[in-house]
Amino acid sequence: MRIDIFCLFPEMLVSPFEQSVIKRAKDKGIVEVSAHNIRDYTHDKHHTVDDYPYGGGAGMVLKPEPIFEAVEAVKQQLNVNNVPIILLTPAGRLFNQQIAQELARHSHLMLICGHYEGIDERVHEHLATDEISIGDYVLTGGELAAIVVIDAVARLIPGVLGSEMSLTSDSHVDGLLEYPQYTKPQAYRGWAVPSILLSGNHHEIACWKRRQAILSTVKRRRDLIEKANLNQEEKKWIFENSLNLK
Ligand code: 6GU
Repeated sequence: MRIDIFCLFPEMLVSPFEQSVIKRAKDKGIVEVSAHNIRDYTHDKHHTVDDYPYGGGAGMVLKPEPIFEAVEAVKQQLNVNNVPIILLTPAGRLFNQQIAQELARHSHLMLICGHYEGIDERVHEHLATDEISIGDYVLTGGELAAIVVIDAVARLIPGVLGSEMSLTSDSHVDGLLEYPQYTKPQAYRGWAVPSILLSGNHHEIACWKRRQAILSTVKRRRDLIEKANLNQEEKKWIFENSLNLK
């Protein structure tokens, strides 16, 4: 997958992709990340990227021309036409695991990061094909959001993680949180690992993990249960135990 990022502070995007899993994916040639400075696509002496809002109001607004020209230049250079162009904005659809999976299916993505108070509406209307927010809070700019989105998407691309198995048990994959995990020592400060995990009974262990994932979700994030992938038996189990699960 190739990812082009258009932003005002490309240096913010260097270090996160030079470590750990994403760095290895880049080294293997599975992921390619390229950051472009919107300011390089201005034509005036002062390299102006923003201006006062029409109609008045607080703060500055990013001008449309450098953003359109940056995206168009890179599209032309790469000779591509139908790349998703995602605007990172607190007004976008709320990012989640399902959206990450959807984005991971593409071979090329373009991300536009806003900054300051806002972006000229014509970028929303006539350039972006999608708008994503990473949560209901306001960041100073979209660069951090881009890092979050790229990290969540890249780890889903085949070959990026060592074992694809670990993806199937991730939190949020079937709408549930992950079950509790343990490693050595078997007893730590008197706290023992659940004995079922040492039993060697794979079927019983799988059932325990599933029940624990449901239990954890009911206790911590009841809001997720509605949309989770549960069978009738599991729904009945939650209903029957709902008083004990609080
Ligand atoms: Cl994508 N950008 C900004 N500036 N703030 C945000 C956001 C994005 N998502 C949540 N807050």
